[in-house]
Amino acid sequence: MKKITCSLALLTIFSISLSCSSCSNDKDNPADPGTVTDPVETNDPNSSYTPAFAGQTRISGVKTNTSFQGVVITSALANPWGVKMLPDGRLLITEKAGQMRIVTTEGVVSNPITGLPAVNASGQGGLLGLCLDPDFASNKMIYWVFSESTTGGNNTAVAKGKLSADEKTIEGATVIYRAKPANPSNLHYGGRILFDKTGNLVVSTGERSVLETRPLAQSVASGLGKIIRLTKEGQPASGNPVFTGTGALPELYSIGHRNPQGLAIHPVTGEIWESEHGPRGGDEINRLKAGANFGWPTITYGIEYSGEKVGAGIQQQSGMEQPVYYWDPVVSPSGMTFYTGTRVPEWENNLFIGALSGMHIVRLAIENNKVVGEERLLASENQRFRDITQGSDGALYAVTDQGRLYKIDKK
Ligand SMILES: [Ca+2]
Repeated sequence: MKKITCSLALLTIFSISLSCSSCSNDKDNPADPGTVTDPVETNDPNSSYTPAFAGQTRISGVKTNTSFQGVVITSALANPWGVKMLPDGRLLITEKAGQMRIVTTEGVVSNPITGLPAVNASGQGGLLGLCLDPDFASNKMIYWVFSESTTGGNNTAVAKGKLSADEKTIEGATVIYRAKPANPSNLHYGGRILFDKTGNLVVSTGERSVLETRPLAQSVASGLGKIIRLTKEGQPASGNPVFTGTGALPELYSIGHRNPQGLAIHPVTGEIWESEHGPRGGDEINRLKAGANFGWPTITYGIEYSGEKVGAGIQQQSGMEQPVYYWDPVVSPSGMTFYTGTRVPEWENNLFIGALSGMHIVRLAIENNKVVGEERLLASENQRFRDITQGSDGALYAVTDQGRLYKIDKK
């Protein structure tokens, strides 16, 4: 009897030390992501393309076991596009038609903040993504992306300005960057912006959709279909990769993007992850690398809206990056954020992405830079989720094209 007790005790000690060693040396592999289910996508794909590696699409589903809820804070917004939390816990929100507003977590919506340059809100254009200066608490500087009418068409443009002391206006608004060339198309502006770990701005630009500009995603002499890295003054950031080719632009960070509407920094690795819209199929999540080519339109897991193949109809090519994950059919991934809160343990370091046509929030569990589980959150809300951010309170906040702001947190 005594011997059995002793063995059990030893076993217990052994299993404790095993579980500790398996988690303590791997901060990228957080807690149990939840209950494994069938893949969440049950519709047929548009193409018969083969993934480059197991788990690149239609990964197993995973269900959050912790009870959580999405609460509507307000429904009074008009096509909100970007949301970020201010240091005091209120939310700064852009609306597509050109307004910027401050919203409290009680749902009080401010009047539009004046002083922003005009946007061209036709098509997919408008006032798009935004970010706060790392020193916002002292300098009140805000940076945003918008579509700008100019000679020859429209640009994806970046501007900055200072929020006035009374919070009613943006002072000294200045356009600091334009992705050229301009084109009359009012589609595929990209439009997210964030500060990287070096204090420089990272901006996503689209290839403007039309067949005339689509190939420019592969041109190092064009700002279209790119990830751009800039100083706060809009100049090419130091340390940018050097692309070879005639007229290579010094502001480029990566090339070969279609319509990237999501950017987020991985909380453990510090790397920048990106989402972009494919055509029919071929929505992507990418892990950005300086100097890399992400393939559009040469390689893609999508097909044309007409049903034809895109270009030569290839999905993999040497010298071009594979997406970490892709969807076919599309979910239309837009703004995204990594979860570093603690109230829902399964979500630690997971990626949350607003899905437009998918009408849900995508949750991707990630281990060692691979997707290991997918969940669809708030699907019963029937909302086109445009952007999502984590507040300083550890909750997630998401905005929808229908005008809602949600708080998503443990019940
Ligand atoms: Ca790609």
